[in-house]
Amino acid sequence: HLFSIIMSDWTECLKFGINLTKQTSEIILNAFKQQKQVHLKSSQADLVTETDLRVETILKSAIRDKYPVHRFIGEESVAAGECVELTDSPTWIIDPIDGTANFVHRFPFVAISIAFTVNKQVKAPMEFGIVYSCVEDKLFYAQKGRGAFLNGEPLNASGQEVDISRCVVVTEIGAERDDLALSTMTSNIFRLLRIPVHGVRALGTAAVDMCQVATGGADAYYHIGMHCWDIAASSIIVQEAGGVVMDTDGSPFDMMSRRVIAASSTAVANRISQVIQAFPCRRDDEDQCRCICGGKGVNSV
Ligand code: LIP
Repeated sequence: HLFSIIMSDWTECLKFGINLTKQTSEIILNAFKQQKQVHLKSSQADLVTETDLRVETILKSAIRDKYPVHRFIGEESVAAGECVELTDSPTWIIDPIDGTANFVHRFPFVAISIAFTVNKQVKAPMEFGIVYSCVEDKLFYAQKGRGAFLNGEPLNASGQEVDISRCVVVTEIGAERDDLALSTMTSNIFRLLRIPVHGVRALGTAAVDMCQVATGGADAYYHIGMHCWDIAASSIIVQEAGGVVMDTDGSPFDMMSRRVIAASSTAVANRISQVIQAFPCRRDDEDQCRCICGGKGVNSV
């Protein structure tokens, strides 16, 4: 088993993941226009539906059938109390629907996000990442050392090097709704607009937002408060498209830190890091078995 881990380039797993993602997206597309039962998780804006749970279960059981020794970090399994624990084993990091609030409201940016990593690589690039923005039918993927692709076409970050005033910057407000988080996020946007940058955008899914940097359509993306499953797959897609990822404080990217900047160049990433501030968040891997599913209510939308 160890030998196969050392020798493998994981291409077979990537192909399996892409096919599985495409097949499973049918469930999301079929449910997209229907009314959903909405449950709340960590806040009034942190939503989950039966479809999130179903898609995660299907993805995990198909992967487990094919690769019984592989492990998982899945958004909804963690919400139900599972540990965020990265080991040396091959690990699939899954967000079954990134953009659940979009899904609930039929705002057409929802994605399945799947990253794959081995040997506890919290800071290094993933082995591969898949982000399928299924309403748009856009399949982004990248494999370590082999480039990034959108529907089979190679991706390249914008190449913007220094002039932040010519940048389009993507961000997310996120699900945090306490005063400190809100004032930090709104003042970050204020400071960027005052530079002024060309524009600030938010699509409602961290995974798809971050892929815009890989396409060159945006020059930078930053987010505070998201989780590893939101950004693990798109982090390698950005890197393989020639972009960079780092922590918002300028330190190396750490998928568990709940802070990220992705940018077309180190210069742009550093400049964003000088402008924005973070608010405190518990690391995803702190306190490894925490249950954020408080059963706070059920709504229909
Ligand atoms: C969501 C993100 C969204 C972000 C939220 C949340 P979910 O993921 O992708 O962009 O702002 O904080 O993490 O819950 O829809 O998978």
